[in-house]
This record gives sequence, C-alpha cells and structure tokens, in this order.
Amino acid sequence: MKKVITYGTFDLLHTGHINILRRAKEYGDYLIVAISSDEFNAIKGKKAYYSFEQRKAILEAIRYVDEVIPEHNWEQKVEDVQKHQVDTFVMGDDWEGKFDFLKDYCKVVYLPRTVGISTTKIKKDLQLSNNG
Ligand code: C2G
Repeated sequence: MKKVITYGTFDLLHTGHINILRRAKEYGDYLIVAISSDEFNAIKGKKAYYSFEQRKAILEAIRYVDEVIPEHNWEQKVEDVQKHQVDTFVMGDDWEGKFDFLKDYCKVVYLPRTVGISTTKIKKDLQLSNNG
C-alpha cells in the first residue's frame, strides 16, 4: 500500500484544500492528513475559526482522506513519515523547498496552489460584506 501524507490547518474548508487533497491521493492509495492543533496554530501565528476537533471531523468526511492525525510541531514530520511508513509527502508550492530534508525518507512533492482562494480571503470578504 502506497501511503501519502500532507500537513495543514485546513480551516474553513475550500476548493483549494479539496484540490490538494484530491491530487495528493493520486500519489498513492492511502492519504494521511496531519492537521495543526489549536496550540500549533498559535505557534504558526494562525487562529482557526474551527477547533481542531471540528477540522478533524470535516477532513475525515472527505473521500480522499483515509486518516487524520494531529500536527503538534514543526519537528514531527520525519517521525511521522517513518512511523506511518509514508512513501510520498505532498504540500502546496507555497512551501516549495521548505521540507526537502524529508527527501532522505520519502518522495517530496510540491503542487501548485489553487489560485484565488484562501481562508484569509474568505474571512476578509465576509468582513467586507458584513460591513455593508
Ligand atoms: N492550499 C492550496 N491552495 C490554496 C490554499 C491552500 O493548495 N488556495 C494548500 C496549501 O499549500 C497546503 C494545504 O492547502 O498544502 C493546507 O493549507 P493551510 O491550511 O493554509 O496549511 P498551512 O498553514 O500552509 O500549514 O507543517 C505544514 C503546515 O502545517 C502547513
């Protein structure tokens, strides 16, 4: 079984997230998603609208996702890849090059981001529409 892993906050799920999950799954037959915990999000300088439990439940409902694990820190990726016997690590190309150290342990693939959508944009657009 070829296993794939990807990491992220996945807040306010949108088609950019769905695109990367669908394409990540094409690299194998089992996709693990490591979702940032609320505490790690704070370290990343992010405040998710949905809690970790809510984001986990939403991701688990996606057909491309086989397993959801927590992401607690920047350092756990090598251990995750080894523990879960991952063949391919996939991330959006806004992270291009940042995780090349994983090449000693698995294939590393950066995929083009989906243009024109992001959680930040959704929040901003909602704010504008609410302000009338
Ligand atoms: N993404 C995308 N297109 C978008 C928005 C996001 O392809 N329009 C991808 C990102 O490149 C990332 C994944 O969706 O691979 C999740 O994005 P975020 O939830 O913003 O995750 P991020 O904050 O980048 O966290 O250790 C890695 C970090 O946890 C990544």
